Amino acid sequence: MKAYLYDNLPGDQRLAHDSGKIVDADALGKLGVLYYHMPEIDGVNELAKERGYKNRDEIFVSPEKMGAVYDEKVKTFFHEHLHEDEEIRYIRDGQGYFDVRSEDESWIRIQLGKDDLIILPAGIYHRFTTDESNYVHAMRLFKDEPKWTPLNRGPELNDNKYRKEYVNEFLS
Ligand code: KMT
Ligand code: NI
Repeated sequence: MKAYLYDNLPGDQRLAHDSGKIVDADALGKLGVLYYHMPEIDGVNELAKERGYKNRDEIFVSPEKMGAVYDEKVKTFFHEHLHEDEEIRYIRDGQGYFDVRSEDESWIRIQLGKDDLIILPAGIYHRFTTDESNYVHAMRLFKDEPKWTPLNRGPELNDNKYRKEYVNEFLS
């Protein structure tokens, strides 16, 4: 894992866009973003149990596995959005970037690779992209039914219960 401020320069979303300004795990924690290095599945199982996660699946984001819809999928993942539940992703292979909004609305880019696990709290604005390798294999954990409906950013979400709870807990 490496996190840094996104440079906001034009160019493909899959490029590093590294401004050179590092963001540490402490600063991520203040936004409610938790990071774990999990070389053993036992650690993931324990965390899942603690947080009440019963189910999981695996996703391969790559042109080989997704075919023609790959480009479209990667664009969708990169639209700024939130979810009404936590998003837990455990990278099994390959790598990718999660971008999360900081308190001052900058993008923080979090580079994840094999054995990295991230928890994004409900209500945080974020987006995801593969990198130049165009390959990530990730495990997605969920409590009951997957609640991953992305709600794209817009003024109507200022009144969303989960957004308001997030703002109250982490941005006020
Ligand atoms: C999401 O919700 O943005 C995703 O699940 C991204 C793909 S998982 C690496
Ligand atoms: Ni998401």
